[in-house]
Amino acid sequence: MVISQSPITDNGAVVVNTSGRPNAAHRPVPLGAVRFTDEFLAPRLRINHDVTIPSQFAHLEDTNRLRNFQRAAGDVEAPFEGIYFNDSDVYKWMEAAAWSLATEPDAALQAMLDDALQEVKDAQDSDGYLNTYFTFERAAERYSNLRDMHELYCAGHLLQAAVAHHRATGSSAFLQVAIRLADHLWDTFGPGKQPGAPGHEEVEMALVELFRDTGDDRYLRLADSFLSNRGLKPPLVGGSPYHQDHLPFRELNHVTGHAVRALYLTCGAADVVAETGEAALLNALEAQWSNFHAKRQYVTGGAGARYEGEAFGDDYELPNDRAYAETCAAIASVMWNWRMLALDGDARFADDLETALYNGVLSGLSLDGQAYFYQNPLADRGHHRRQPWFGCACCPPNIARLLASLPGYLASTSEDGVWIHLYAANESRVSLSDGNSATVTVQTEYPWDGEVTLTLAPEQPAPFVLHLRIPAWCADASVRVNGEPVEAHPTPGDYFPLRRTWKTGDTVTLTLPMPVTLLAAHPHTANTGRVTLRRGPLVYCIEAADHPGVDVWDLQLPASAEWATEARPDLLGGVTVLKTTGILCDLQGWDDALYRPAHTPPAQTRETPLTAIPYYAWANRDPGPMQVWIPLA
Ligand code: FUB
Ligand code: ZN
Repeated sequence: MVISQSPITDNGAVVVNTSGRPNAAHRPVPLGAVRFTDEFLAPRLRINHDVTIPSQFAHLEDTNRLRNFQRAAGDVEAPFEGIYFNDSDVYKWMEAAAWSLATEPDAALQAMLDDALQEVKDAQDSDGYLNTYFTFERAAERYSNLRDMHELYCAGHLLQAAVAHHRATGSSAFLQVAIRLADHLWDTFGPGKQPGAPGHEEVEMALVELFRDTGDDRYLRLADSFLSNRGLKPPLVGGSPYHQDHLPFRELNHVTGHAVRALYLTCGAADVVAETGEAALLNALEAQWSNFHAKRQYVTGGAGARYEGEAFGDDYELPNDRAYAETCAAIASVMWNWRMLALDGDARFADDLETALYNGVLSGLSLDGQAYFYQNPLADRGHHRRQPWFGCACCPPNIARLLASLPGYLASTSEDGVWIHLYAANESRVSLSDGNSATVTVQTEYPWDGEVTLTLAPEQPAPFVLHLRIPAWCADASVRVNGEPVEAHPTPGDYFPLRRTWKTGDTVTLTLPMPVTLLAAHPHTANTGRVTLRRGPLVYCIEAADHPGVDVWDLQLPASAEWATEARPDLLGGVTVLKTTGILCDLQGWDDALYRPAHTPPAQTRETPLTAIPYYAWANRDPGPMQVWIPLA
């Protein structure tokens, strides 16, 4: 019942073929109209504009990613440096900078972005082509290897950055570069031209966004054709599951192959559905989402089990210490779930979005905002540490662009009212369908505490529906309006509609009790006999730093453990820890044995204090073992 676009726009979606769907019923609240109000917003949803974004710019300069553009423009004589898709890191950073400027004007950052834009513009060929790897000695190889060489992937990131820049700054300087490149793509791959599909998806969703920004439906048609050119016989891009090219997308009923590619592809498909309403595409998306949700997703929202091919494994193949769970893949999951949520307003997508965001994505960034995980394992012996940058640096600027755009994910509006998707302290100015606007102020310490107070201030008394998301993990939510309990009982995993004429000063208090929940995993995973801890949207883990003298891999949990929660503003940037008494197993007798008869009497055990921290915060102290799935005693 709702149709939307990416979260960060103030333009309505343009629906080409509504197929009976309502037109542009569901719109994200524009980024500039949402302001986080808690300086200490934990856990770290608020990007550190002063640290993360400028420090990444320094890496772009130091690694000559920006110099590659100067070279392509003929301004410096130097060899191309780095990986052939390094342009994409520059574009992702530019997208992050643009979204950041939308909420936090900053002259120094503006200057950095202006410089980068000038370099990008100067590097564009007169015919619109732009990729710094395929210049000079490699110009003849353009578009000759779409499967491997990421030209369309880089183009997609340019388009997304340009749309972000346009929406955030109002300037069309970058958009003009994008339009020239997209027109070049149309001239090359449009109807009757070279049949094409990208080996690494990304350009599909970018083209739909460009269509939304410009109204030029060639871009939407090109996105659809790239999507439809997968799984052809003979294949265009290798024909492998790795490339999602073994079957037509509309026949694919599971997520497979390279995880980031697979999930960027679903984003593109969801964007096309949002514009065309095509049922076959939507059915394929639903099937793939169900497979991902129920069989191929980590409890942290991480995606992609295998190092080999950075790929999804089979159903239930979800190893803990060898989890790949690339930060980019969790980001892609957030992006896909957002698009699915926008299609029909179904809260199950918001649940998965929130899980991936608070756990699988945030673990990718260090507490100081300058180091990153590429892989996000769920168990470790203390060797896996975040790095300041990578040779293949897809993850750092990806997390920057997601977090910089995050205010756009908090709420949206529809023809009947306002939808609150994520709970964080913020102030939003929302446009109502009658042309009036309202300010919604949210006060909360979520995710540490489930009390959320919303204060409304419409320009004038306004009848609309306030849709509050009730997370699936919350069995016992309750709502009060102006202090009076609302009788209806909110359903977990649904939106709770509050319909009335709102006036300035009205308050809504949502209470989301957050007990500690022990989760078990499907018996076909590697986690039989283990549990993990969840409180609110956060998945917890146990880490060496809280257990001096104890190897946390030797800890077990009594199923009947009593839990205490403790707010620790002094710890890990401010967290709530979970405490109980665990069981420490003595490994005596195992020293020289890898296997032994199962009936060997159990090792000695003793009770010991056990402290769990949010998973996203691990590996920010002295290295040591960590695990998410804890054996039951
Ligand atoms: O190939 C471009 C990016 O680099 C992918 O999305 C990541 O998985 C990494 O391989
Ligand atoms: Zn990555």
